[in-house]
Amino acid sequence: PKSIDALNSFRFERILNEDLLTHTLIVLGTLLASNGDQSTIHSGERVPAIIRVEKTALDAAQTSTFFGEKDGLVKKVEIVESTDIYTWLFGWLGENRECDLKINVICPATEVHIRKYTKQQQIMVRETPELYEQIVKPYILAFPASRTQWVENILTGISEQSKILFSSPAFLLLPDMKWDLKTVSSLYLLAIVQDRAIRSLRDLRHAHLPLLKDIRLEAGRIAKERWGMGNEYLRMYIHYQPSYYHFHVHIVNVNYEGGLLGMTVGQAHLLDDVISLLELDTPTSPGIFERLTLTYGLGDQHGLFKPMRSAMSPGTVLSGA
Ligand code: M7G
Repeated sequence: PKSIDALNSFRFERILNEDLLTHTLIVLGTLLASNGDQSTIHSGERVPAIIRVEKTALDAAQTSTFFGEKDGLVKKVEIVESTDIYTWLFGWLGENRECDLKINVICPATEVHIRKYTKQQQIMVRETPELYEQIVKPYILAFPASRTQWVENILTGISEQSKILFSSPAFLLLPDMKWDLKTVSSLYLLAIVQDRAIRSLRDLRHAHLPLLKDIRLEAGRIAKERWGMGNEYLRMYIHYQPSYYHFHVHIVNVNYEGGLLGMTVGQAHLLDDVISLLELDTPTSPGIFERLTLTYGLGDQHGLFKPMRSAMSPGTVLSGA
């Protein structure tokens, strides 16, 4: 089939696969054979056809024309949510069509945001408990409270209240800003704890086991009630390093995966594994996350990149020593 007329003879049978991350749909059906197709096939005969359709990549040269008073490509937007400096919306490239874009705006963006979203070269670093104390902990504590204002707004009832799925004195469950709130195959929720003292994975102790197990339980219960997705359909994980040092757990449809979502080895730690590790501790023993060396990739724009790289003298970095 070399023309739109030939493709228009397509009779749909079924969807073979879809990939939300690459915006691809693969369908099976039949096409009408035409003269010039294989000699064994008669013109006008229906033959099986697999068609893969992928939305083409956004053209970087065009981004400057997305928005503009006169000729902006985006013709209409509808707001999903707005909180602190973050706003997310749906966008349309014309009238009377399906939504084309999901738009996230950070305004005013800080230097840390600009660096986070800049393409980066990574190196692997080994964060020993000593390097954590010397470099990482002071780095975390130096963040201004404004960095997690959006979290405070949620926890104190200022924003996203209509979206909250579960609330207890210990934590809240709500949709992640990455989720469009309707596509179950890309389900993405967030559990945010009230305890401001837990800044990251490093601060987790045996005493937090009831909290972590509760998050696991309630996330599974809520997702099952609302979307028929019990625990076995959910991948729950914790980032180290996270972008925001207020403890939270990512809860994602197990079939929705990809590096872009922050599931890289080294960065994402399964909640189940974290619980299992903490269960090896006793209430009085030193915490396992105080003693572990954590290895992860760090981008060259990350605030920890330079201090971590220079702190690791040759021989201590992934040398196997
Ligand atoms: P992270 O592991 O600290 O960093 O996760 P990452 O962004 O590098 O993954 C923070 C999570 O919070 C991410 O999944 C964000 O999409 C999500 N998130 C960030 N903000 C600012 C908001 C927000 O304002 N509302 C909601 N619902 N989720 C957010």
